[in-house]
Amino acid sequence: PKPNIDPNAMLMKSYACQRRTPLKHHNSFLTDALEILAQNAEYNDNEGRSVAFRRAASVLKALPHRVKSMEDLRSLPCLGDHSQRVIKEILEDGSSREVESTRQSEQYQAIKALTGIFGVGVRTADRWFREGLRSPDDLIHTGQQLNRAQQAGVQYYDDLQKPVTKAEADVISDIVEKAVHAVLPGAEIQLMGGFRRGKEVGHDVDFLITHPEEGKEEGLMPKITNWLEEQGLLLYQKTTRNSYLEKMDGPARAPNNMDRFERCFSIFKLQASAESCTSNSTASVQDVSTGSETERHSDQHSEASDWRAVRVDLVVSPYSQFAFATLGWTGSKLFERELRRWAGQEKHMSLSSHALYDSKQNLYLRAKTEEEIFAYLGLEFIPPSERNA
Ligand code: 8DG
Ligand code: MN
Ligand code: MN
Repeated sequence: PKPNIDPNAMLMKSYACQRRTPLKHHNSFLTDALEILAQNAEYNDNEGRSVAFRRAASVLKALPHRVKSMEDLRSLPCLGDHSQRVIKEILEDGSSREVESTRQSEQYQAIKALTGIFGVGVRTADRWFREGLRSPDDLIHTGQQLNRAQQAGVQYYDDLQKPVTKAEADVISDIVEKAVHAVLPGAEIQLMGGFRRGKEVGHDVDFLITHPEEGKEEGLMPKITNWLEEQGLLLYQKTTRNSYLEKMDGPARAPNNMDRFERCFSIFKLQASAESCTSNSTASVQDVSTGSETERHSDQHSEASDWRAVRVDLVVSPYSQFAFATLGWTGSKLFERELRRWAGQEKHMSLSSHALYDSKQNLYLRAKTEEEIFAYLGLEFIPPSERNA
């Protein structure tokens, strides 16, 4: 007689970085719901609760089939009582009351709308919400004090709401490559974030830049942004200098996903190509029906314009940290978080986008590739397209 083996328990590992999570999966009807609760917990400054819902959703993304009954969830990790209750209700009734009332709630909708503005985080959005503001339009009408990033966020709001396509990301890749090579021949440029994981659309385009000769990359960002600015390709940029020092940022520093690379948060002015021009005009026909929307953002460039605004993140890494930076900027955010948790809790190591520190041996582990980092961590290598946790 066969022993009673539970296939779920055998196959589903409990850290997301131990599993393969493809982009397309079978349980969006459940994961979308759990992620609304995760988002809402984040808006309410409850990080623990938020991560719990995200981990639960992520387990369902890794399942090779659609969940049909609670039996299918037997012995899966990371599914707490609350998540199970929500799933049960959706399986039985088609929707969860808690999820639907969250989705409809004034606070959830307002914080979602306000944090949708570039430059606005949850804290600011929450303060504005408590002052009675509900939407980007309210900001303009009440004459809120906005910083430079937020001003750009409001100015280009409509464009930045539209997803960036892979085709647009490829056009921007060419531009970034041209800019970087004009100011530093031999530099290497890599597409990061969601597009590296195989997404077809994103909220921005992320790039990592380095040079094989260590030191050549120092002070590179201002040269790149100057070149782009001279070509009239930048609508907004804010560059932050590299502030990483191994001695100070190593094991002693509190774990945090913000890294210290030289970086630039920017908004590109992307000229429409002949093709995307056609699809643009289709989009603007639809936009006309929401006439007031167009009116309210009158400082927005006209619908008929031949360009659009696109968010672009540029990061410069020294060559010796490139593998860590690549791993750190590929995402997904939950995958990154789980990697760091695995390193700390299971391996007594501390992982950042700069380095891997081994607390048992008291030393930094050097790596040239992502594969080596997974190996140090005792993890099977997961390719970018399966890091969609
Ligand atoms: P999307 O743009 O398509 O919506 O998705 P994404 O590409 O996965 O998200 P993202 O917000 O652009 O972030 C891309 C990756 O970069 C993600 O894994 C998280 C990581 N990342 C930041 N900020 C920082 C940071 O300050 N330090 C480090 N190490 N990583 C960061 O977004
Ligand atoms: Mn991105
Ligand atoms: Mn980004």
